[in-house]
Amino acid sequence: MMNNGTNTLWYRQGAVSWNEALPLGNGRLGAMVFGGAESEKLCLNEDTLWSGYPMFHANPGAPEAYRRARDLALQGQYAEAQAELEDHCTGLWSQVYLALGDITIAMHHAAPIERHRRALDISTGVHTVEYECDGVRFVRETFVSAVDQVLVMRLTADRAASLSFDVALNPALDASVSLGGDDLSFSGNAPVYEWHYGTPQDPRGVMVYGDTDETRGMGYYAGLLVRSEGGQTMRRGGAISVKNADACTLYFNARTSFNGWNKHPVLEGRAYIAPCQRELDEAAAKGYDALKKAHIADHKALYDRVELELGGGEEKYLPTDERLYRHENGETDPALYALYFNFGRYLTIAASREGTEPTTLQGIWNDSVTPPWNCNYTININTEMNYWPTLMVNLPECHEPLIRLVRELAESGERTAREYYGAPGFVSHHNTDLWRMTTPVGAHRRGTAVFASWPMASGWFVRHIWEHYEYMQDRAYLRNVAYPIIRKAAEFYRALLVKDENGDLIVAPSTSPENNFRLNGQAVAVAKTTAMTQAIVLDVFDICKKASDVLGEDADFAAEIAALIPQLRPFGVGKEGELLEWNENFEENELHHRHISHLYGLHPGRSITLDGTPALAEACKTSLIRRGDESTGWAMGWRICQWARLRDGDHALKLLDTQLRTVEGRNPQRESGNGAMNYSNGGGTYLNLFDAHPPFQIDGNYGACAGIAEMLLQTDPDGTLRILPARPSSWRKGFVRGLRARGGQIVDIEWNGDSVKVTKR
Ligand code: FUC
Repeated sequence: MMNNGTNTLWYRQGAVSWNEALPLGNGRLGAMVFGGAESEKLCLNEDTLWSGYPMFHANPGAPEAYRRARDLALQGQYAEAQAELEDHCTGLWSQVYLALGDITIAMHHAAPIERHRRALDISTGVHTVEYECDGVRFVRETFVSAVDQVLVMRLTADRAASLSFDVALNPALDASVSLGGDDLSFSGNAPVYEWHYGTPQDPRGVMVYGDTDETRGMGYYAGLLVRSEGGQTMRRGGAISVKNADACTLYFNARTSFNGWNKHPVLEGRAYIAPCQRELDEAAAKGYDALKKAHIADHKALYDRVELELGGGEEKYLPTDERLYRHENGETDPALYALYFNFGRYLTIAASREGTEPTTLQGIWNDSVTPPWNCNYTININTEMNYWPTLMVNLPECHEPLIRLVRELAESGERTAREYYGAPGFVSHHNTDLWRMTTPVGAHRRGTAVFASWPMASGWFVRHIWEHYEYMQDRAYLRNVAYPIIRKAAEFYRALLVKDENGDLIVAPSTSPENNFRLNGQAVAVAKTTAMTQAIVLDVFDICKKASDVLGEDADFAAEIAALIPQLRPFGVGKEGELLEWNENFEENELHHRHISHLYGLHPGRSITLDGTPALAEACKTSLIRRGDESTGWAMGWRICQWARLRDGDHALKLLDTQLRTVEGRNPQRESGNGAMNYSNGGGTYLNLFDAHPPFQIDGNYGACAGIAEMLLQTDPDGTLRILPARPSSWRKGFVRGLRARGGQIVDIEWNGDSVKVTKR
């Protein structure tokens, strides 16, 4: 495909680090391609390669401790309530999403390299490396096929017998490696990460390789076939050496024994070695051209649904790193926004396909066995953000992994509701993993309540489950999948409600992820209630009523739930006109905290709107201004969506510009770029367009992609379409095609100054 400035990431040099490599994936298999000329490296992942096995972190006595904490919070003894929760109602940490290994290729080139270029065409999902050496033009194409479930790389040269290289396949974990004449493989069992209560707060734990079937982790197998045309192929050390070939195709695949969130991966694991080999053999028999054709057709069927045109000139054909540097130096490149938006859609297609696991903090790409935050599902914002654009950019198939996650949490979270709260329904806290952990983390450590003591993820997920219906209008889904989950979440929160001093219903105790307030010179997390808790409970109850109305079923229960809504404690406004974050006007421990949890009602919730509740919308605006624009990657993504809901396109764009700053400080025109980034602010973008928290966290990519969609199209709670609600003043002319609105319509919008043309399909 031709580079049109919005569909290609390209560079004149290979990646020098993982954050410059380019991502490929089919939802299950992931690869980061470095694209060097003399050497190639592909970091590999399989989305079910996690540590551990099903486990439950019990805390006997937790329901009683929770009630003690509730009573303390109701009496205003917040620090004491927090200690009670941390001591008795926190469990161990999640398991870890693991690196699989890598493929390395050393080319045998004697002469200098010329005209080197590497590119990822996101409209086809094909990565290409091209260069010349000694008058020969070399091309290396790579893609990961969802149709055939393999990664394929083809190396060619335009002079016969010119291809000579060594290729190796290296595991990231302890594995046994095997080398044939023209194939390489490794296999092993994943470790388990172990923690103990009361040990220093190290969420990475200790990596333990079990020595019995009971204690061993996930079985995995990875295989690489080397099929060269012409020349010779032989073993050399741990590698396969190809000499004087005309062309060569590599086929890679990996499979694990994963057999479901509640099945032991060894004792109850599924066959993986033979199926993996079979897929490899079938792919090799099908051959490169047929695989590529099927892959591109499959990719385009999803990718081509949406198109965004914002104009731009010749600058859009520059290499992506140069475009990023020019942009942060203040030069215009509107097509860069379209590229970044399209990249968010690409990352959805590459990382979340029907039947695969939902996207982790890093999507499916992780080269570490001790990754940041265990590369898990952090569900107090991050996983949700990953799925904000999915329906808006009309990729409902890619939403399926999230729906399945929530279905499974609704099963596993029953036990946590019962054993931690003595409550019916289900609950999940701020982390989960492949094994659908729903217990809070924290391991009895002080200070962990600010993230751990938060039984609200199940409620937040209700919004996603419901939005799938809103966008798709599929009543069978609403009846069979969504409603039972919504009802169970509502049952849980109903059981937790208590009356505050005014007789209003609240969920006490509550936290506002992940900010503390100042109390007697200390940072405290636990309050009576918080704006976010109240907004989520309101959302769940409101959705429960709406869903029951649509179905015409379960009316008695829904009426009971609806009757609670007017009794819920309303949002408050603080001294400076901000939306009150906690039940009292506490001083924030960190005024510029990255989380804006209290603004949930404005976005992603729908209870605060400019037209419906203008005073509260104004309070949200004040809160946003007080919190500030500078933040981590995902936090800027969230702010873009918030400003779009406030219909301030210029402010949304300002945040997008901030998010597009590079973070590794190599902009030749700036002294240090953003230099060494600090944890709580100063996020941005790596040269491969990955979002930088920092470190890399994919949520910011998705958050900004959703933000751009929100700038162009929103649906009011009454169903009215709002066209270009937050169009920045500099986006004077353009079009967007194929966005999906709540209600299910597909909308095309074309604009030129004040003239706007809308087509609904
Ligand atoms: C939450 C956030 C952090 C980070 C982590 C994975 O704890 O507060 O910023 O995104 O999740």
